[in-house]
Amino acid sequence: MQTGTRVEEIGAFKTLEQFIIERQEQQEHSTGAFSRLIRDLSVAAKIVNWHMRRGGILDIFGDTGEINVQGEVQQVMDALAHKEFVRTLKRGGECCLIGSEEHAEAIPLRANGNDGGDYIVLLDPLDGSSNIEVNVSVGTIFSIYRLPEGFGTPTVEAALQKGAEQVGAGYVVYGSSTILVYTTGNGVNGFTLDPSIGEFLLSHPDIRIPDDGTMYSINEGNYNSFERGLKQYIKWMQKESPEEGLPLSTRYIGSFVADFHRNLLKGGLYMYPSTTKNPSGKLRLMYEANPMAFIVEQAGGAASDGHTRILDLEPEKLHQRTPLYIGSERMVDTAKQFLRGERD
Ligand code: P6P
Repeated sequence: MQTGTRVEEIGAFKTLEQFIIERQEQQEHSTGAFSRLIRDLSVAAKIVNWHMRRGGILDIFGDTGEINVQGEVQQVMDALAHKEFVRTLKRGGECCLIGSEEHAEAIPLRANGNDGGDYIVLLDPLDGSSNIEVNVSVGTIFSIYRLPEGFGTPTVEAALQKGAEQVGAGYVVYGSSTILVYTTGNGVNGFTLDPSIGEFLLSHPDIRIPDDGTMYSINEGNYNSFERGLKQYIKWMQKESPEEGLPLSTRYIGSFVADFHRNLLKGGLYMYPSTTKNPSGKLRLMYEANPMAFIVEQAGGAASDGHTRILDLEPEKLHQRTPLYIGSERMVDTAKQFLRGERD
């Protein structure tokens, strides 16, 4: 949206609701339930955004003094974001089970085998929340599955489906502007929140990630614990070799959603490999790696654990972690070549 856009020009933008209804009409036998679920998620995102933008004033910074299921100190905003998404999804009635980074167990939203929705939502309510106090962008990530046949009362087993089974995935980046990006398997679209009218407006239609990129994101503080192939890949990217377009630039915000969003628009690669502190990687498969892998593949990119396509990984636990290499396809492929020892 250009600066100085007047209200009537804002009217030229398609709202998220208009977009959802348009796409719903293109889907055969669509009951509208999925459309309402996406709308519910966007409402929760607006509420979280409203809290976020006044964090310092409302004194909602800092931690709750609790340790979450991940063994990490829970931030006040983590708990608040979790509560808002659960409340909104419960009220919306389209979701039957929630898996959240902020809650050890899956949360059933239907009392018995009949009422309640047919969708499962797995989410990281607020990723990177330790950055809020220093005004660095943070984000929400969500993944949507259908409830499989035969689960009257949904349990966590119903949620443990491969990423390739997702019917929807998205994220919200609360940055210099608040942008919701999502896919249902027909491309990737981004919507910028216009706070003056409280609507998400289609600002990034049909996002495609560049095949290659000039930026990589990794915490090089863990360099000594990286496997050999990764060390060689990083040294290759740092080579002084203009004819190969090297060196690349490193950009690491410490907030996955923010790094991912920049790489999605500009090209690049985010890596969180196995480290001494996080031998299985730090990012969670079900509500961070899988949804972002669905999005990046729909935009023409790739996502791997270094050897296997993320969306093909067989989940065993709701909060399991995975090494993650995600972004421009050519950069993911190069990383895999170095990890296989095919390049040095
Ligand atoms: P480190 C935030 O806690 C997060 O899950 C991602 O958003 C971020 O990229 C990563 O962890 C940062 O972890 O170990 O580099 O501080």
